Amino acid sequence: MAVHTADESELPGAEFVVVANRLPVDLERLPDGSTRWKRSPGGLVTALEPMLRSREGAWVGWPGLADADVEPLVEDGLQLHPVRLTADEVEEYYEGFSNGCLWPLYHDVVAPPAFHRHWWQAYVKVNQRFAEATAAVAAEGATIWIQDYQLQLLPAALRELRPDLRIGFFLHIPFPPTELFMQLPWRREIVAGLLGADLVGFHTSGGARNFRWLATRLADARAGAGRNEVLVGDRLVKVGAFPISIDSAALDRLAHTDAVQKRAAEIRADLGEPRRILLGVDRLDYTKGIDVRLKAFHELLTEGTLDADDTVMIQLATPSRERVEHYQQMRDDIELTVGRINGEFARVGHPAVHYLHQALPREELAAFFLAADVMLVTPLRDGMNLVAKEYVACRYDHGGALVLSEFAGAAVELTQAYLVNPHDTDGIKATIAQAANAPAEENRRRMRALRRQVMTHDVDRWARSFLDALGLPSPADA
Ligand code: ADQ
Repeated sequence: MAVHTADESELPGAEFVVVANRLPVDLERLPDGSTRWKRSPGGLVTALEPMLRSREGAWVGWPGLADADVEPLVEDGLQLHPVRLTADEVEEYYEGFSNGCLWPLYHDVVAPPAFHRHWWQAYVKVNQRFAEATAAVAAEGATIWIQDYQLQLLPAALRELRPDLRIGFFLHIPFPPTELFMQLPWRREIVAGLLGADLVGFHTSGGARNFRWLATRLADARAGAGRNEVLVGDRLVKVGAFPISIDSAALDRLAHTDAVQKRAAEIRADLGEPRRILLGVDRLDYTKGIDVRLKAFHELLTEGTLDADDTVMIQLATPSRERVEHYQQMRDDIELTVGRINGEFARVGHPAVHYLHQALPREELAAFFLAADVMLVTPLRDGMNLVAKEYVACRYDHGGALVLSEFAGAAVELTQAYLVNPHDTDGIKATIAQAANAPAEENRRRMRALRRQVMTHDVDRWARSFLDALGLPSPADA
């Protein structure tokens, strides 16, 4: 990676700063104890990179390794400012409060959240450290864009230090129903933290509505003149829905390549040219409803609605949060279920469920999307779910069918998918069977409509609409 480390005092103040729990690069420790940087490509980085570079921007975040003392670095004109976390802070602020409390609470308590005071104290401390790091990097009057649930106290903490800044906050996960949010012992502090921003963005209007209501009940915010704002004293805080998306054109191009098409044909051949391939692609997380679709598939095979001789299911699962207990238990449960289904329905050389607990390269993922007849996206709750959009972006051939949970943010836009309630096993079974057996023309009609949405609403449009609402001038006007 083309980077050079820099002395903090030599770097110019940045006009546009993104702050996220993680930097867009990972620090890796090598066996000899030394460290090196590795790129970690993600949708957010791709979307924001052009904007950051054109404005000589900066990114503030944790490099992914505990107790690492690293200098800021500059990579192709983009300043990267590492925030140091101790091993205890990673455990308490990140794995604890963020992933053991906020994550389940905000996802409809599908797992019980744990409310530990020492986790909360670490969350406060780390948010304050991010505020100090950001304040040190930002130029006078700069625009700051804070990302996600790990940093909800940051808007107010930063405003306290730097009232001159323009601050935006975007939440990538659902904002919960007010009754659930009220369980949080620190509910007032979180709402007050978010209200430090000039703009608070959510994926859906439901999330924005929940937040506006809480802001007037738990903090001294008043309803503003417009539906999309509240007033804190005489300061206006805009609140709105900004559904995130993907780099649709890039995926569409990737799916068109000979290599990906050849690989898709190879996957089908390796599977023995089945009549139907059902596919799930997720980070291995209990919110994603992997168990829900396995159960439905198992019952469909048992009843004979689907036949393991001509139908296979593939589940690709990226390893995730492996040190958090709920995740270890869930992985065991899923692997047990896969084993059961194969025990009953596989033949030698022909598993009924193919399960890969691996992260795959983009090209490989695109080939799986192209090969799959029915895509199963069944989260119990999901902020957006990018996999649903990625599948659609790859299906330039208008083939395939998308089964999508009503409780994914993506369902608001992808209304022509086969929508399911992930709690209704019979409903899911019927819908999978319907999608698998529908006339090709019906599925093509749906896929054309889905593509009209996904190809015109990409991640660049998402970032622009948020930054327009925040009032960041485009580089041409700057
Ligand atoms: P996630 O919970 O991580 O994101 P999602 O939006 O589906 O969920 O994104 C997952 C990403 O990982 C996708 O780009 C997907 O292609 C990739 N991926 C999954 N399995 C993979 C595998 N086996 N190999 C390689 N890549 C794999 C959070 C929220 C979401 C929200 C996003 C963005 O939980 O609701 O959509 O942020 O805001």
